[in-house]
Amino acid sequence: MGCHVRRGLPEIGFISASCHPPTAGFVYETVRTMNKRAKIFVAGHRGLVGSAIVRRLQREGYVNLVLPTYEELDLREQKKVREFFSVERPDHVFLAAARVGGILANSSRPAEFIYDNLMIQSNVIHAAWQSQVKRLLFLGSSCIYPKFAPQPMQESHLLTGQLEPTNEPYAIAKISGIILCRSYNRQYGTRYLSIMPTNLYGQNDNFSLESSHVLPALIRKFHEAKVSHSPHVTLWGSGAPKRELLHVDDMADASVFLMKLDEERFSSILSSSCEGLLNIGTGTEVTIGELAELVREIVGFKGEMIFDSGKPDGSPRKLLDVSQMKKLGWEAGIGLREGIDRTYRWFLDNLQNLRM
Ligand code: GFB
Repeated sequence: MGCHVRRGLPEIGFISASCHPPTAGFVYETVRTMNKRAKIFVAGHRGLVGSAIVRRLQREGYVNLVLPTYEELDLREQKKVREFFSVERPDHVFLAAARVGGILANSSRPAEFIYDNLMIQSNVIHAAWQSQVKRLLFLGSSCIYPKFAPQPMQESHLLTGQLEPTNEPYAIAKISGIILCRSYNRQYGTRYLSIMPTNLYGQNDNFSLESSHVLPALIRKFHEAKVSHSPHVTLWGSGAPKRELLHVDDMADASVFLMKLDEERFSSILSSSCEGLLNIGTGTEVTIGELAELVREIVGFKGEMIFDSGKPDGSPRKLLDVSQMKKLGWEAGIGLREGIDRTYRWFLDNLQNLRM
């Protein structure tokens, strides 16, 4: 059976701008588990995570995906978002749309990182409540935890210390999103989870040398150095910081797993001490130096690596405690070598159409 993907918005002229939110204490429909005909809105479906979630849903036979493009629906526009929800009335929302980027983009464009994310998530979360969405997953990032949080970082470490300065505006926006979800759950009885992935990578990543995260930057730098026979590659910082990396297909797997959870287990996450907040990761970490060595080997670059100490290191470590997800029965399945290998092959197959 084909998948009927709806991409556009219907004629705006038919949309009633008035939307009456359910009153406090409104009891949502009892069947909230996602079924194959449920109407599903994947916000950010062209991005790294959103596109992986769409691939995953399509593979599993979900046939009613609503996927407006950025040109059709700018999620920073409150009125447009409200109209979209009042017309489409999705059952389930994966909120994967965000302004994202690596360490340099975060430090050089702080206003965009806080403003865009605050607007997108506030508009979507509020409109989801107004149109009685059954379940929503809000995607954040492990940078919400304090710079010097005990390692591995547990959900309970939220708001217990100073943030890493290079991404504070982004982290503050994402923390606000978590508190928004919790507040709507508490006051209105909504069913919103906040899921915090560690550093993600994979197919459809951003390979820009200025704004990308470390892994796509390493793949591109080593590949270009190999084909141009360059004697060395320059990497940023000291190489000493540690990072945990999760393949985006594992992230999509975790997201769909959570959205499909039976009511009892879904409710147990909302009522637990972490109040709907969950870490998603592998539970293992490598230094940037080790990561670079692995990418160099997979790409087949024989030259030297130079670390530019003029560039920031960022957080020294940010390893997630993933025991809550393990208790629910989910674990990452794609090892780092296999994930990088797949990503490099995808990079080679898509050289002409890369985001960079
Ligand atoms: O992935 P990344 O940009 O972001 O950098 P963060 C991770 C580490 O890799 C830093 C080093 O220590 C970088 O200095 N690195 C080495 C490089 N060479 C490179 C390179 O060529 N490019 C890049 N980009 N890094 C981001 C946050 O932090 O992580 C976001 O800014 C978000 O808010 C995201 O949380 C997941 O891991 O430091």
